Amino acid sequence: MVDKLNLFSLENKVAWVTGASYGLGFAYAKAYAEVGARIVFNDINEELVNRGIENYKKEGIYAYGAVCDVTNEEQVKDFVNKVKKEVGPIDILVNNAGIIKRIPMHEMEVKDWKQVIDIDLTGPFICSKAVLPSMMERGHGKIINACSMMSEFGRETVSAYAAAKGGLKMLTRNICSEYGQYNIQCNAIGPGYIATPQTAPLRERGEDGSMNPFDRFIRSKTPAQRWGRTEDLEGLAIFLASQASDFINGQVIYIDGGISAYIGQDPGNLDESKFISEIEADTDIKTADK
Ligand code: NAP
Ligand code: GCO
Repeated sequence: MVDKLNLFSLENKVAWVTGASYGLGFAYAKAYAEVGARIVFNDINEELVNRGIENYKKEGIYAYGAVCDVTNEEQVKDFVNKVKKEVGPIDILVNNAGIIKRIPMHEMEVKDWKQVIDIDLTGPFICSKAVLPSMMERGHGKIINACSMMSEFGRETVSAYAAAKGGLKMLTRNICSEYGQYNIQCNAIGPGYIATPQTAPLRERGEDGSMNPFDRFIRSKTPAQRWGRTEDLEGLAIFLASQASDFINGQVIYIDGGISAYIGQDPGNLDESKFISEIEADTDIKTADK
């Protein structure tokens, strides 16, 4: 009998996760290593890369890491060439690196807008462009983009991020349209609100110890009444990188605990005492990983 679990194996695949020293990128890479992939990552500076290498080592994973800014095409090309020589050609790319700037749009400077668009949208274009020729030549490849609730919804202060993540959804569909004929699949993970350093300010308590109103809001919008954990995303990340998803292309799969299916409840009805220990744990994530 064929072992169907082999469909999810990444044995001998080279997986490049951008911006993966910590946070969601680290969680994706760790999950890939656990199902057999060789891990390659970049980050924006030496300190983060070294910390990343240490983080992987602690998990018993050898990861090839180097400094590379996803917005710099020359650095990206050099990185991909070095990886090809030292580890092998890239089979899986996860365009994870991303930033957010929470600034009301009427106060946002053009330079801040451009930086978000550059990292969150142009970065995935540059990195995908760098790996596509070799994937086409070898007749397979997986590209996974980091979309967001903001690929579908807006909210105050995140105009550039929403524009970038909405654009990334369409880049996902276009890579699927243009390169599906080479057996390359490009899909996206659309995480809901996940407890990582990027979202830590949204959970910070008030000076009097009170719950952050945004934390209360997100819990009232999520049927499970909790933030996502990095582990919640591992299964989908493996699925989209593996043979099991070979006929899934151009899709954004939302993994949001049901936010996008639910109108939400009155935040005033939540029982705050239930959440106290969870909030403390989230605070640990913030200080330990950043
Ligand atoms: P994170 O904790 O901020 O990690 C992102 C990583 O990317 C950091 O290591 C960051 O370095 C790096 N980076 C920033 N600019 C870069 C550049 N130009 N070149 C290379 N690396 C760069 O973010 P996260 O929460 O893990 O999120 C990862 C991805 O998922 C992002 O694209 C994010 O938008 C998306 N996402 C997150 C959530 C969530 O709830 N957390 C939900 C939906 C989507 P620095 O530390 O120097 O910034
Ligand atoms: C915000 C958040 C979000 C999340 C995520 C939601 O300020 O609203 O940071 O944008 O990080 O992308 O899916």
